[in-house]
Amino acid sequence: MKTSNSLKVWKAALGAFVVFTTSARAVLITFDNASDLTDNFLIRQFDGQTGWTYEWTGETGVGGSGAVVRDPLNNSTSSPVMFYNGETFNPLLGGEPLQISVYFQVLPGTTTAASRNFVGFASTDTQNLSVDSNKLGARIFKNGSTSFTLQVQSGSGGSTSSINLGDAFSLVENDWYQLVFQVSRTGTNTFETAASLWNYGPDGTSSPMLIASGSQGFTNNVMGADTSWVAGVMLQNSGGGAWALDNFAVNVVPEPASAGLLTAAIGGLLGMRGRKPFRIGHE
Ligand SMILES: [Ca+2]
Repeated sequence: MKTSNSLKVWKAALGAFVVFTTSARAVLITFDNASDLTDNFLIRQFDGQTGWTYEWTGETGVGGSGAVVRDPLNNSTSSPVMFYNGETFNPLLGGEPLQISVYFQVLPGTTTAASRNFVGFASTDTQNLSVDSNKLGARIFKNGSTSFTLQVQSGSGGSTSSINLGDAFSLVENDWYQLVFQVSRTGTNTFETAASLWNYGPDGTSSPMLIASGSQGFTNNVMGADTSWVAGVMLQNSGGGAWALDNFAVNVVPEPASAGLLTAAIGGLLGMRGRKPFRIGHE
């Protein structure tokens, strides 16, 4: 009988561990309703910045579902950032990658005007995706009159590194693109990043076509020291045209607090057997 109970305990502990290691939650904001913007995002203007902001519209979106647009009549290059306010994030050493993505629509005129569009993470202390960049993320960067590159970015202490991934490309007006960024922690202050850009056609529902992709390692002491990153997205346009965005998504890696709770739970189960609890290692 004792053996049977022990087996049950171990099965329960194993079950809890499997759930913990595979049940990363997912954030997906579809902007199908106006409240998707107002309920889930803080729109943060930079110091000294005035002018445009982000607005919800039912006039566009992936499959015509509704989206967020910037003011197409304001040519300011100073772009506010949309920060997701539902929770913060932190990739654990040895854990699965943390992934963030968003869809962008290229509107008429934008292919000769857009400068950069970014998705990624910023330290909670700075919450700044544009200046003194304490961030990790990916962007579409205009590097010519009609030429763009996919970049990953990391900054620390006021310096920013922008690394091109793959060859330059052009954007197709009215098409939807998905920008994807992944980051894994490889040490206290070191990270492996990857990014990809996919074309989904004018309705946003076509089979995805890979435009560019690549990976890059970074050292970032500010992001390394911060265990509660904020997720953000930014549209920027140096004049004319407009960008829309849709389907903001983050795949969540469990945070240390969750791991601690699970350790306690398994410890309790093992305690029933009179054994010393063990720890699930993480740093
Ligand atoms: Ca939508």
